[in-house]
Amino acid sequence: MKTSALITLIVVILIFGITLFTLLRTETGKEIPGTSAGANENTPKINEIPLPQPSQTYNVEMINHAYSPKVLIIKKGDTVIWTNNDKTTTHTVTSTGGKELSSKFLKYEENYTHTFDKEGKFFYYCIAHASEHGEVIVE
Ligand SMILES: [Cu+2]
Repeated sequence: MKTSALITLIVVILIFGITLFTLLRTETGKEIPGTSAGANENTPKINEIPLPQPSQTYNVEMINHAYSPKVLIIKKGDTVIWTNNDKTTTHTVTSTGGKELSSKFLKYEENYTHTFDKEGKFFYYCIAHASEHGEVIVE
């Protein structure tokens, strides 16, 4: 009588323990160290899923008849503001072989803003100055 009660108790504890073990593994989605069966290794863990990055704004200066920085690397969705800091001349931001960028002639301290919604390399120049070139690389 005592032995069968003890065996029943052990079986109940084992079933309870296995159930708890299984539930904990399912809820956390984590592999318990030392066990090989379980979650697919290709399943991303919660802390490995990349969060969307907030959009950034970058400034390009037009100074001494040149864009600075001349080459800018940004992410899709980022915005660029070009500002003419040359007191004595106007500048433009005009796409080379495309329509992405098309500013008016910008006077001193005027600016042109553009948000890039697609990836690619965007070359541009200044209509007023043939040697003035720049590039935005959108990744
Ligand atoms: Cu210019």
